[in-house]
Amino acid sequence: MKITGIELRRITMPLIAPFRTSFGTEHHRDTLLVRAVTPDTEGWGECSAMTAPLYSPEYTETAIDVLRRYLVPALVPHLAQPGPFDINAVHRALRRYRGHQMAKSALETAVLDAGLRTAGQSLGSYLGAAVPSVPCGVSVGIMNSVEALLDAVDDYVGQGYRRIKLKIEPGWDLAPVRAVRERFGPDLLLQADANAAYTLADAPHLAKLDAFDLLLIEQPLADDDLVQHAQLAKRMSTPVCLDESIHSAEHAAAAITLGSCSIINIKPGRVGGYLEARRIHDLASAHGVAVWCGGMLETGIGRAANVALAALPGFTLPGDTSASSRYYTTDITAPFVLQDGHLPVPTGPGIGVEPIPELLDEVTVSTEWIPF
Ligand code: OSB
Ligand code: MG
Repeated sequence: MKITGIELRRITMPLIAPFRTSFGTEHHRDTLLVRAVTPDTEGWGECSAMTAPLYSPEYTETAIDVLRRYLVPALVPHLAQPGPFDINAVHRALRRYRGHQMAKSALETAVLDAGLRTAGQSLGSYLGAAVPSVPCGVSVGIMNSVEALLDAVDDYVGQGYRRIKLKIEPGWDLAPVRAVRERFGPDLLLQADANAAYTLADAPHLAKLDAFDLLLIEQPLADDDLVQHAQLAKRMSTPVCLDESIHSAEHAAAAITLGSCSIINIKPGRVGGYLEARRIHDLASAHGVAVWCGGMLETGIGRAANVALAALPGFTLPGDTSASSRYYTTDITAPFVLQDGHLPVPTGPGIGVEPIPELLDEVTVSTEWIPF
């Protein structure tokens, strides 16, 4: 496959409501889209890096810089001339550079989308999707009061979401979790996400969450605390799930061996793309470790690809793959609409969705064309 160039397109989209986590409050989603252009088609990838390095070391400007300076040029020898398309060669060319998983993921996905469109195959079928639609959960931010939280959860449950995830931090943990469990009863699938806000010294406090029958607690400790997570897991009955700690299949293997987690949140951006995400899924399945698909407040571009991944057989828990309306008044693709608590896996070639040009232009802040 011949690529004529790569476009980096920065967009900014207002969120329906501010999203507060233990690391900060987002009012807008500042996102980088990558477009891979061939003589016949184009492919899209969404970079999950955020504006500031609060969730992970990457941020939008580092993604733009490393793509322009290193990652896009690394693909020129493979894709400047027509020839058979080999996504694994693309993956290896990017792997040479350390870190920058989110930037790599966006570029690899754009090229993979273009390649699959050329071949007429959907991403779901390429990855091995086993179901036509996936059950969806929703991630609920930290609120100003427990009453406001209960109203928000009530609304999401009414919309049909199959699982609720509450963001927690010191000072906003036992009380909101207890209130939601009491109000919605034992059948609600409920979990909590601390985004690395605690230390092992908080183990006795975190163990009090065991009373609320949570599906899991996500990333209670720092991202490099694999050993401490293993110790914490022995001191609470709630299953420990890792998000920020897992950057590759090698990290996942280490975490499983150490007993740092019994569940993994797979975000393709965080691990460097959908090929690596599938490796982690395969590894986890072989070890009886459940996985689910995380989210980074994606637009329809990133959501389409995540929903395809979430349809793999090892994704046994509902993901943070919420409907477009959870995030944005107007998405840049045809909106993803919840149907009976599920989102459909796109069946068209590639990721199966495209940005709507007028809507994309409205939210575009800047574009840069890198010719091959
Ligand atoms: O920790 O899973 C997280 C959003 C941004 C950064 C980190 C996280 C999240 C979410 C939202 O929880 C998931 C989503 O609905 O996209
Ligand atoms: Mg998380």
